[in-house]
Amino acid sequence: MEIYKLTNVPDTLYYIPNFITIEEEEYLLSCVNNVPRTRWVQLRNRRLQNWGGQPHSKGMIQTESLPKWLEPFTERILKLENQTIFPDHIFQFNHCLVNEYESGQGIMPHTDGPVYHPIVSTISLQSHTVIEFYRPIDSNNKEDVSSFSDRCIARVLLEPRSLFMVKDDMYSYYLHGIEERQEDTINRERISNFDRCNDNIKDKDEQILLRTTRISLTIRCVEKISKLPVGLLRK
Ligand SMILES: O=C(O)CCC(=O)C(=O)O
Repeated sequence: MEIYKLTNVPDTLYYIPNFITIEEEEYLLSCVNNVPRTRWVQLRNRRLQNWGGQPHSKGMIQTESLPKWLEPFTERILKLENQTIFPDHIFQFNHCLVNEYESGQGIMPHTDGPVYHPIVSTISLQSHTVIEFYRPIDSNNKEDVSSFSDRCIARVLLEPRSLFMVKDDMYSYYLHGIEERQEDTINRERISNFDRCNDNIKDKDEQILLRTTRISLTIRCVEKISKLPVGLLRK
């Protein structure tokens, strides 16, 4: 895993390009898109599917196991990282958020909070995006009125089929978000993982990438779970 660790940002981000193949990407897209319409929740700036249960501040009521189609990928992530990141055998993924962003959509800066085990793994499908990390506002300093763009400390290009992992301070202390943009300027100064990307990125000093529809699978573990009595489980 050390070879995938970004060394020019606070701890810890891992970026793995081509984590899945084009065929696997097509398979995952077909699984995500072939669910009943009621599975999607429409928000103002994206839509989402929630798998595993609904996390809340005290944990999660587990309503279902993760879908079978996700298993080969969660196993691959676990195998990758039983080396260093995960406290191995006790660790099981039990939650997956599928986000779909149209071009021009994004997600407000936030932290994922204590409800999850503090490691997030995200597989990107179809379109790239750029995820940004921000230092939080200094609450002891009333003069700190800086904007998010002033506080941006890292920008990571998430290519389609990549795996991105976030832990430590980048999980707990810094906020992350995706700006609502239709295009991204890509160059070595702006993009923290520029040298870790595919050749079509690295080979050009600068380019503008147009966003299309992106689907992300954010795979996590909610540590405190309760199970619904069998009679109340969704059929
Ligand atoms: O779509 C992504 O890559 C980020 C999703 C995210 O930040 C979240 O679900 O909390």
